[in-house]
Amino acid sequence: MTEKKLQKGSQYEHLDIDNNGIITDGEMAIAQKMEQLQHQREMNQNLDKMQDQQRMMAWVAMGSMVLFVVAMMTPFIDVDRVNQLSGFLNTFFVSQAAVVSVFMGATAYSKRNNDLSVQSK
Ligand SMILES: [Ca+2]
Repeated sequence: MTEKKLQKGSQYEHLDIDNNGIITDGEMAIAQKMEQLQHQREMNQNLDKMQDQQRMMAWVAMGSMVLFVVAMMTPFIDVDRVNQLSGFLNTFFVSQAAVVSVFMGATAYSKRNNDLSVQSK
């Protein structure tokens, strides 16, 4: 069986880590492992960004509830308007509270799952 060669300027030349002109099975395995780790790192970064985003949304939801309550207690907003908007305000508070509680529930759930998966190893 003839020895295989890479074409000139091949995109796989960098796989020859020790630069001896031979790409061994080991070097290919290392390259594959590096690729997997890189992919894993990117997935973790995306997950991290998503969690930051969700945390921010929960804070905004909680902050807006507090802000609305405080705003309604000030003399700038008259009681008539609050009465007129009571339907909207009910829905608003329930949905904002739902965002916060789902965030907390999901955080606790995923934390519990992570703890269990660590224990089982
Ligand atoms: Ca080599």
